[in-house]
Amino acid sequence: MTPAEAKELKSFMKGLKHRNPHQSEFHQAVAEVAESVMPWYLQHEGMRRAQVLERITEPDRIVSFRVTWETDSGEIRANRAWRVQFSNALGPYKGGLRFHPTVNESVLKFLGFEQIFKNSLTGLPMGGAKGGSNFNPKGKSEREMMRFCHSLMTELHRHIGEDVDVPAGDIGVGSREISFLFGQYLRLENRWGGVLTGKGLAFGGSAVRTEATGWGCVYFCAEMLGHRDESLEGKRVAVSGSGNVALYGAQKLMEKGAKVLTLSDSGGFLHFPDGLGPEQWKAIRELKEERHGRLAEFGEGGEFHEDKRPWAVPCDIAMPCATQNELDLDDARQLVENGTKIVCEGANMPVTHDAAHFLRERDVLHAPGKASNAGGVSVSGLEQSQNAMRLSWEPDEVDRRLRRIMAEIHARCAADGERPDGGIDYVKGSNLAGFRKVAEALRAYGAV
Ligand code: NDP
Ligand code: 2IT
Repeated sequence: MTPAEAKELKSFMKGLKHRNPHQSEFHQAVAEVAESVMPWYLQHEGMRRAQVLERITEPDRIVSFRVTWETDSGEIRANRAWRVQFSNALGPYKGGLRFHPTVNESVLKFLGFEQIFKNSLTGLPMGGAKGGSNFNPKGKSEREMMRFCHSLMTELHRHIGEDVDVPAGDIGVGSREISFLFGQYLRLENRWGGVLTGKGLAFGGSAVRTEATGWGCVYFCAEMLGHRDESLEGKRVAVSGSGNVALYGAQKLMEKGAKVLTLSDSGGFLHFPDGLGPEQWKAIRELKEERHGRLAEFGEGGEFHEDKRPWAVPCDIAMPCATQNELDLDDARQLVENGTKIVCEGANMPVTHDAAHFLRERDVLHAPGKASNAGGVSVSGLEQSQNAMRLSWEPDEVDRRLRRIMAEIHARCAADGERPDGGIDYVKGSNLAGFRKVAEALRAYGAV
């Protein structure tokens, strides 16, 4: 970056922080994009004069509301919920809902902001949004989950629609929660519409949506390796998380002949020195997806390391699939020391800003989530298409389209992130390719 570009970046970030105080996750997500696009932005005087960067970092609107619900023992509880409708420049707002005690406006703004460029990269007509609540699903009964979801939709329904805003799942929101939300939407609106994605297969859901984020991430990783004439066969992979993304990522890695060394949850990580086996995978899926249990309870092999993250385990590839900022500078140093060559993000922004800089300096290939985890929202986009056409595609058809979309995203990153030595800067490539389309749309729309 030239001194003039660095100066512009500093002054832009100063203004952003001033306008959005105490929102560190949002600042981090914006800084990453702004660093990548600043040289291009400054070369395009029209973009700068139209203040495209300032406009893109200001959400279209944020809806904030109270969700009141009743516990099984008859107590009344209230949580806070939001929908951040960030940008509909490229299509109806689209993005997940997260239920986790760490959810706040900063977290949802970072996620909604990233979603704009992720959705742009997919090539499908989708804008960017995110929503959720600081509600903690841990320890809640199924009836409590139902009452909470019904109550949340009682407010949310007036802000969404299949051509307006189409939420889906994220942390703490899986197919059970989407079903509760969708049921309440139908009751309130008295009309069927594909207003949520990740629905059950019996009521408008798409084949492969459950698997799409994890599988897509592995397809992306295979593309990265393919570019270097390598494959996943025999590669040692450290995976974090044991939720939707981690589970189906691990499944596809095993299918491709890679060795899955670890899985984790908020209590610690499980280490499988000889690689996770298919029977162990099934048992963990059942433990986490059906029983909502803890990895510490897993009794079918693997060594459990309480309160530890998996990044000290020597691996060729690290695939963080749990949550934001779960891989910091110390972890990155450890990975580099152990010879890791690729960090491929299944989660959104799992790598801290300084860790990302360190990985780039040390020539570790780093795929940011907005490229590598875009498989989930891509199949959500395909679910919207199927709903609009009133038909459903076979699993093979959806999987074929998913593979093609991930290969196209890789090609877009390669085109915009090419380095002089022939390698690919995936962070720069994904940010620039994603941003340019949205910026051009905003320019074309005039003063909106
Ligand atoms: P799930 O709720 O299914 O699983 C989340 C996993 O991450 C669990 O293992 C959970 O552990 C762990 N985790 C969550 N928060 C923390 C934390 N603060 N510290 C340590 N571990 C944590 O969520 P998903 O798999 O759907 O989402 C995982 C990541 O992938 C998120 O960043 C999400 O935004 C991203 N993503 C998800 C997509 C999707 O389609 N679902 C699409 C694209 C990205 P525990 O069980 O102990 O809570
Ligand atoms: O972060 C993400 O891309 C998601 N949680 C999925 C969003 C979606 O609309 O499928």
